Amino acid sequence: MPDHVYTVRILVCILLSSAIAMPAAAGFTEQGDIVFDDQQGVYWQRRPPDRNSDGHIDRHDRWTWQEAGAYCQSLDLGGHEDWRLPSYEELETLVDYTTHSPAIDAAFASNNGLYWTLSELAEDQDKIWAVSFQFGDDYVVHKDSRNFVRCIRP
Ligand SMILES: [Ca+2]
Repeated sequence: MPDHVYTVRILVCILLSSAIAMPAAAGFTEQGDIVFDDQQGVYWQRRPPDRNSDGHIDRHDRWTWQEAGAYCQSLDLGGHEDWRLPSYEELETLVDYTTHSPAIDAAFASNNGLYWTLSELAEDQDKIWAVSFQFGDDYVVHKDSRNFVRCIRP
């Protein structure tokens, strides 16, 4: 076999195997009130809860950290009851820096607010990491401040 044919065959093999090994693009699938992240294998609440049931999501629908954690624990959504607050690392996976206001995939219904995580600041356990979905910035906020929540499972 001529050398150049052999080289082309090897190149084709490399291209094919790299195509197979490439990770799938981030995929969020909307399933009613839930969004499935097929890369992380987790489910998210699609929209922040309308706490006062007035049909609008605004500052009246924010929670303290304790309240937000209790809300997720008691949430019964999509036939599942194992909802919880996300860790900082988990919530960060939702940030889409290619867009803003909100900086999140269009599968979600979101505002620009600050969202709670489970993650306490190592030096001060009254402070919690939160993520703003306006531009995807991180903030450290007091547990007693009021912010939005989006629960995750499992
Ligand atoms: Ca409301």
